[in-house]
Amino acid sequence: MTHTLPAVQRGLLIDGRFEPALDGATLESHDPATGELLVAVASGSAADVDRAVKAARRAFATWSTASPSERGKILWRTADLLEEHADELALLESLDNGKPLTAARHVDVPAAAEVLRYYAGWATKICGTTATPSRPGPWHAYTLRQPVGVVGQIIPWNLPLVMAAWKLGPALATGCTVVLKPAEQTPLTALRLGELLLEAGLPDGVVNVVNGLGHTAGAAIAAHPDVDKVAFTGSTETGRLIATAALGNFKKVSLELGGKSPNVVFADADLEAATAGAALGIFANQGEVCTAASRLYVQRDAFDEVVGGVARLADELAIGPGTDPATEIGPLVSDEHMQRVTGYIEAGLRDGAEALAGGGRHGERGWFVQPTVLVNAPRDASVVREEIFGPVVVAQPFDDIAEIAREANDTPYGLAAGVWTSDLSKAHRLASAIDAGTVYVNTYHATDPSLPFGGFKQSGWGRELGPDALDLYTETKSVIVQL
Ligand code: TXE
Repeated sequence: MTHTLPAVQRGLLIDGRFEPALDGATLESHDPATGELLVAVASGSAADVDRAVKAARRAFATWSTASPSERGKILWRTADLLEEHADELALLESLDNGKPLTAARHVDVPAAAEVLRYYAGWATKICGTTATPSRPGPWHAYTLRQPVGVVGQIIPWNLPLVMAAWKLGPALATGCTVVLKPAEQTPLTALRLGELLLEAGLPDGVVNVVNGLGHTAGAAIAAHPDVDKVAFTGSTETGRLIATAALGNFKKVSLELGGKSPNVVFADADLEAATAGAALGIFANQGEVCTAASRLYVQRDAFDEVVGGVARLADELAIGPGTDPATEIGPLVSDEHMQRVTGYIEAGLRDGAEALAGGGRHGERGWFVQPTVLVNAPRDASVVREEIFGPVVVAQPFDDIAEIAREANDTPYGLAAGVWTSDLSKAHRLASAIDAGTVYVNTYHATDPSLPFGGFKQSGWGRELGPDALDLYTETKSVIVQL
């Protein structure tokens, strides 16, 4: 069954209007299942970013002083509109990114709507505190929480709509205005979301969507002297460039970066559930997830059963175009990314690893990679050390809890971890010992808008979601009044 691309705006959204880039440049979105061109959309330059920042600055004066209840209502209405247009948004996402349509429809779109609703509720609950001064005297002091200002938000291609919602929800609830730059591989759902925000009543200029390349539009946002804060999700390497560029005017910076997350299965776990959880942990969204459970550690006695089971599940996954309802694992986002992932697999095999499942590209058309399970990889192999961001898991046996805590933390990253055991005490001991922003116990990939999300070490700065994200978008002001 062929699917036609739903109608979508192709311009840059600046100050409430969709317009071509000043220099007329465009970038192309391709269908990852075929490599064919889907559509070309405007590609912004530094001059377009500047126009967008000026629009956001003008809009800040009114949006930051709008009633919080009005801000909440607009976020809530946008969530309703996402649900009303769920089929269309899911199709756009699936065609643009490659992910299975069923996942886009039943995971991505509802998750984006839920996050906007969560922050719609927060809009009316942002408050400071009243201090009890420690010095004697007739004075009264309190704090205000005020929006940080114009925010640049740079997002990746793996969960384009969800990442836009994670970023926009807290920014809009707190009264910030935004220049959003989607990833160049996946420009489409952010354009549709921009239209829906306007339909929900968002004033012009509050959210500007500037598609464009990272080293031009993205870099211009990170360096812009009138952007007060930059929020980024993407690679650790690009995060470093953004943090450096942000120093120019000391922008506030929040970063959600890479991961190489350990998933630890003890022999006393429900091994069937752990096996399914280990497969989901790495193969969900083709492994293109920052929290992907890419290092699987299984206690020696259970190793063959669990890892053999994960390999069987990998072999059984239906690989195909995202738009086929039978598809469980779609293509990777781009040719370049497929090459990167298969390059890692080849390097792993050269380093001595053995593939129990998969081991390379799937087919010759489209950017598919086989779900791959590697064993016997040397500890210093790149497949063990580096983020692959594809459907590739490296499994290793372990013997005891002290050893596994050390091993789990032997990485520059600290985004997520999984622990599978029926022993509560072991679960809590390990949850405390592993350096990771999120630890899943007897589950994996469970997120909720109410729970802070982010990383230890080189996985980033700050926490998104939950009340913590409000801190990223507000300044605290102390007001001291002599009575
Ligand atoms: O990421 P980039 P890429 C990891 C994953 C993947 C690797 C490379 O390992 O294989 O990164 O992917 C914008 N200034 N993750 O190259 O470059 C870019 O346009 C400002 C993990 O696609 O980080 C896009 O909007 N912005 C990850 C965004 O940054 C710049 C998600 C992400 O692209 C820029 C994606 C610059 N100089 C990739 N250069 C996660 N943690 O979820 C690029 N960008």
